[in-house]
Amino acid sequence: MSAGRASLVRENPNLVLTPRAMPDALRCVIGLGANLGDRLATFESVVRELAGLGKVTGVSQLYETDPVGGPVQPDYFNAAVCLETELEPTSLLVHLLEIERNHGRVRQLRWGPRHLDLDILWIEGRAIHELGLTIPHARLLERNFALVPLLEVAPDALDPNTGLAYCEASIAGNREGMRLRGSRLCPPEQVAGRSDPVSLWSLRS
Ligand code: A4P
Ligand code: MG
Repeated sequence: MSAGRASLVRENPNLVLTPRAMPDALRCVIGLGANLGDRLATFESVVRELAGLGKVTGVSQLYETDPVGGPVQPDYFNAAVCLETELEPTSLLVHLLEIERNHGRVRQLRWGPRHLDLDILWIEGRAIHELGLTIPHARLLERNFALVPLLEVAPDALDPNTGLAYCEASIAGNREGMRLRGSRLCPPEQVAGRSDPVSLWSLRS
């Protein structure tokens, strides 16, 4: 068990943590965003594709969110997936960029509309500041549409730079601009290895 998880368990004896599925793997949270195309179909396909990179251990609820920054653009769907993977962070990013490309992502405008955005929001115990890769994601603590789903799949997540428990962050309970659009239907273990469409969320109007 990592130092962060061990101290969290010590300080919160009633907290139940899911056992790590792959003890040598990195526990990562990937943020999903899309505001073009069939957003639900894209997300359901992406979760299956992520299951090909390791073990999907958690999928958040599905949120529709007001766009933040950039030009006038449609509302987003946002969600988060917890993935245990043996890939190193830079290789993980390369795979995510490929998945984005396969879903029609074209980069034209910063914070512009997109068929799919996959961000590595957090990796347990890792702080990375490299050209082209910053972990935790540089704006994680400014964006409730990223932090709220992250906490659903990794409620014990700590900031590797400061030791702050993200659940204590000021925006952790702030759902302004976020509407719950889908409750999760399918447990993550049913996603792995499935190539057929699988309904992960039941949509609410
Ligand atoms: N990069 C660096 N660190 C990372 C990381 N941790 N994960 C680099 C993924 N990529 C990372 O990203 C540009 C480059 O960032 C990548 O090539 C990679 O090398 P991008 O996806 O092309 O650009 P972006 O998404 O427009 O920029 P960025 O900075 O990721 O933007 P954000 O902060 O993700 O904002 N409003 C709502 N409601 N919902 C959204 O999902 N998303 C954005 C994008 C704006 N407004 C939004 C949403
Ligand atoms: Mg991005």
